Amino acid sequence: MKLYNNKERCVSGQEISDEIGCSRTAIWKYVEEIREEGYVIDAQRKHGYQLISEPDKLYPYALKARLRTNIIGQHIHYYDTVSSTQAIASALAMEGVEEGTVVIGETQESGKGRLGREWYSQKESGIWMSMILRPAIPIQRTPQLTLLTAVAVAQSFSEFTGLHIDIKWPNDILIHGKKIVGILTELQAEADRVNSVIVGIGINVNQALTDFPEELRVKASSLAIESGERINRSDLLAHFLYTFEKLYTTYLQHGFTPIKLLWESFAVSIGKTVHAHTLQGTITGTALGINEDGVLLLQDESGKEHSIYSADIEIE
Ligand code: BT5
Repeated sequence: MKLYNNKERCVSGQEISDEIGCSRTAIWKYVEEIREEGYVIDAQRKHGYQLISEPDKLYPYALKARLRTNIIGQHIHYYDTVSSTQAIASALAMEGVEEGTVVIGETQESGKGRLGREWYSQKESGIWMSMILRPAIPIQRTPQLTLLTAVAVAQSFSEFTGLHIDIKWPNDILIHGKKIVGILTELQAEADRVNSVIVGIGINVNQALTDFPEELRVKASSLAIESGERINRSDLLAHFLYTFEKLYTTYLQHGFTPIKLLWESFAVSIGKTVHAHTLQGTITGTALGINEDGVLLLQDESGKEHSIYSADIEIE
């Protein structure tokens, strides 16, 4: 941590040992260990240590050095390869871990989308993570958290990259019409009480188009493709978690109204003709917006209003 915060200078072994209270030999051993993980650390006998470069990994200490949150990301479970971060986060939530715990996998072997669909999670080029939340809200309000997450992604990514970000109801984040992020919200509840909400977020960060399977290339993209720049994933994630925490705190204190206004400012479908493909069939109509529960409102040709709780939206 000390090396992260003093990248421009050498930090002496004494300074580090004063701060964390262990011997200089222990520090030297630790430096050797993290060098094996890919950190380049310059060690000069008289002056101490200096961090020259870090590996492209989402290591918890890389993230913690950048975090400006109080709750979200204070506990990080990091894995190289996982089946799905959702499955791990669900198990941790059942064990009672603290709110804000984050699970990160560099690769997911069975990344999940909605309705049993697959989420393609290529090694070290994206951010595949799940957050455990424990909001004191009734079950029917939990879809609002998907929309809140979408706003946090849209806001933080537009600040970070300068790109224009669109939200397509309920969970797609698009840049130039292509999907960059998917959000999957799952619930653990008893009777009408929410125990935990697991918010899974898949972010395409540094992939090239050829990194995606052929069938995804027409509809998926990454931040690097769209911005033309390679992105530091830890910087991006820290900024997202900070933005998320601010919005989540606002939501818990003031309800969904302020989030709804922000959501509408990023929403791409409002006022447009859309086809909502639901499990019961397709409804076509003009998207009027969302209501206070985060439900999409469509008006069909006959003027009848429909409330859409779950669907895939195709914009005409
Ligand atoms: C989603 O589902 O968009 C939710 C995706 C959530 C993924 C995260 S990653 C961390 C956490 N752990 C998990 O196991 N899951 C969560 P849905 O709206 O159903 O979209 C799925 C569809 O998006 C697929 O059927 C593909 O067409 C497409 N797709 C798959 N992988 C993609 C990718 N990497 N980028 C863009 N589109 C993708």
